[in-house]
Amino acid sequence: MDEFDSEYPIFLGSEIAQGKPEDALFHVIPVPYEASVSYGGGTSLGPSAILKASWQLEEWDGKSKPCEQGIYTHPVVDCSVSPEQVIENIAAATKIAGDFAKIPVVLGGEHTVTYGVIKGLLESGVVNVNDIGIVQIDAHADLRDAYEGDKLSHASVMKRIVDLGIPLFQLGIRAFCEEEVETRKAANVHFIDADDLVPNNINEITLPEDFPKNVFFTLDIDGMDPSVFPSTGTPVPGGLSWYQTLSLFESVAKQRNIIGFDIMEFAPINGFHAYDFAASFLTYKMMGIVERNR
Ligand SMILES: [Mn+2]
Repeated sequence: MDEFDSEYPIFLGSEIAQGKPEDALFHVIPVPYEASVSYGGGTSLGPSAILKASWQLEEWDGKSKPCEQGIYTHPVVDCSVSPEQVIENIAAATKIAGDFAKIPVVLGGEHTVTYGVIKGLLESGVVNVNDIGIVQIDAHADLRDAYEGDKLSHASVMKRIVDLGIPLFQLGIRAFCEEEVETRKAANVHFIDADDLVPNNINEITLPEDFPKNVFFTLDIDGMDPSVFPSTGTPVPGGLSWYQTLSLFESVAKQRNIIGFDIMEFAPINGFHAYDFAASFLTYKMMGIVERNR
């Protein structure tokens, strides 16, 4: 068991021992990457805060004990190198989970990280571009071809992914530009935006019949309402509630094979540990949903 005073203690290390990568269903991968952040900073501190707060979790998530499936916490991914090399490092870490047919649970870090994760899953051979789809909860579409000239910006991550030919379903978007609307049309992106999803209290979605059977779920914490998570760099009002988020995730898990998920853009606020715990609890609740719907 890791020492709690480590910056990156193992997930739920207060209750369980470090899993073996080949046995543990969940591979928690901390990625404190923060390079292209455009407004408030601090997301590089997210993974450490989530891991530390996980020591306050109960094994029982309310319905089962997801930790009994085993949790392996990967060593922190080195983000002190060039953006291109960071993507490679993330891909290498995620590939280990894919190679063992385990579930990567990636803790960001800015949303760019998701591109490396998808790259790693594709390199592992657990999926190919024809049988993976992405479901995204986010306030922003992240479909700009580049942001301030940067193709590896957090605001361009979903464009990088649809450019690979991967189908995308977006939920909760409420801050985007005309270029992104055009990209949605051109790439046949599915969506239910926040102004429909939230006032109409939509808690379940039905994926299109031709949507791939394997789904990677990416959760940008700013997709949720700032009343739940003000702890993010680019908060936007009108987001999803706690229960709506979990319910939408579960509706996807019931219909498709979840091959991994991530929680991105969490930026802890010094002194407000409630948000650290919430992000950690959310991570563990999502593990439970994956476990119970396999
Ligand atoms: Mn995003």
